[in-house]
This record gives sequence, C-alpha cells and structure tokens, in this order.
Amino acid sequence: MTRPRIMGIVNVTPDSFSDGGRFATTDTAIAHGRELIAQGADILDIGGESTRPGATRPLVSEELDRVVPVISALAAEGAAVSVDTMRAEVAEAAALAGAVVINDVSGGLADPDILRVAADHDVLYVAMHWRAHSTEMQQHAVYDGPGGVVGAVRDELSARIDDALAAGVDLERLVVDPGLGFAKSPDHNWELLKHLDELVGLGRPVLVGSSRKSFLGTLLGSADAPRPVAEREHANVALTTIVSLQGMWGVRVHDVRASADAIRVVERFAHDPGEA
Ligand code: PMM
Repeated sequence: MTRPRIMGIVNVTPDSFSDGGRFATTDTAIAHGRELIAQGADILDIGGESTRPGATRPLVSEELDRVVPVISALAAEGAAVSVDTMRAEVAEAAALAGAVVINDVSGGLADPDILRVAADHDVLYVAMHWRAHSTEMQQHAVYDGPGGVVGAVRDELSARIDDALAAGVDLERLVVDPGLGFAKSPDHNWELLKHLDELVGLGRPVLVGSSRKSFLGTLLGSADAPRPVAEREHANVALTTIVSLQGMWGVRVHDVRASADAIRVVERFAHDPGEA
C-alpha cells in the first residue's frame, strides 16, 4: 500500500471559513506550519486567498505579502512547501521562495499563465476541479450531462491536464483533485467520493480535500443547521480512512495529527506480517 501524503493546511488569511484568521500573521503561520510538520505533515499548503463561498479576492500584493515570507521561512527549514494560489505572479514568487508544489484550485482557468510558471519551475502542479470564483461558484453546481457530476469532473480535469501539457508541464508532475465543495452540492461531493476510481482512471495521482467542509456539517447536522466547523473532525478522519484504503495520493487537512493517526491504522491493517 502507498501511504497517502498528508498536506497540512496553513491559511494565512483573515477570512477562511475553517480557521477564521487564527494564522493570519507571518509569525503565527510559521509557528503553525512547524507544528503541523511535528504532527506528521508531509507537505505544508500555504494559502493567502480564502476560497470560501462568497469570498472576495485579495489584491495580488496582499496575497504576496501573506504567503511569501511564510514559504521562505518554512522552506528554509527543510519543509516541503506548497502554495495554494490561482495567480501566476504568486506561484512564481512562491517557487522562487522554495515552494515545490503549486496547488491551483482553478486548474489553470483563473490565470492560464500559471501553467507556464509550473512548466518553468521544478514543482508539482495540482489541478483542482473548479468552475468559477467563490462569489458565483454555487450557481455553477449543475451537472446535467449523461455522466453526471463524476463524468463532468473527470472530463473537465482531463481538459485541464491537456492544457497543462500544452503549456509544457511534465505529465509526471501533474496531480488532480476533485475540488470538493467548489461548485458542488453535498450530494455531488458524496458522489465524487464514491467514484474516486473514475478520477484515478485519468492516470494521475489524486489529492482529496474534505477537511471541515460544509457537506460534512450538513451530514452531521442539517442543511439549515450544519454542525459547526470545529466539530467536523471525526467525520473527516473517517473520510481520510476511506480515501487511504482507496490508495489516493494525498489528503489535504487542517488537523494533521488526526489524519496521521488514521493513516497509521490503515497501514497497520493492510500490512501482512508475512511480507518482508
Ligand atoms: N480546498 C480549499 C482550498 N484549497 N486545494 C485543493 N487542492 N483541494 C481542495 O479541496 C481545496 C484546496 C478550501 O478549503 P480551506 O479554506 O479550508 O483551505
């Protein structure tokens, strides 16, 4: 079994839905990154733009000021750092500061020049399924084609892979992500989680990000009264377990220790003591 990589989330934002500004300064974000490494994170995903539904975008200069010092400091300490950005300019600055992953939630749609940046640097490029910016994404949660949400996400990610290859990104450096919660209803998210094998069929490693998302809140509470963000972790650990058993490339999580423990259980469970 291949152990999924744990991508620990460091949101250097004042307005994230999940950790609401707790790590919004350079110092608190760096300290949080160190703590996530100590808990078992393989990669730290540093983001300076909140993508929660309805969020307005920061200026490029604000995003740069938020992420670059944090990336520089953590990369200098030897951490494998990812930058969570849709902007070519931010991705370029991050790569120069030591980031080894560009995690683009728009898969190259928001700023196609980001694909050129990914091609120019020695980085992995994560192409997530996305349809529109946060202010309008929920209007795009419509999947009427014959393949439903799974077919649409697979085909749209396939197109993102083609665009990245056309821009010169090496196939071996591409990772895909279904983009849970981005232009998706709770049912769409569950449908995708049930059919991750269809995305594996694209031939690229798959990253899954379910941590603290509202479809878990809806499941555990109701659509009108979702379970609060801080009380969704146990459900997310269940998903980390499921995703690990399915051999996914990675999970993107806030609570690294909880998912690391789940992955250890899966590894031990899958381990045959008779094997060398
Ligand atoms: N989700 C968020 C942000 N970035 N990146 C990837 N690759 N996959 C995701 O599912 C994803 C992402 C939104 O969650 P956050 O606000 O808690 O970071």
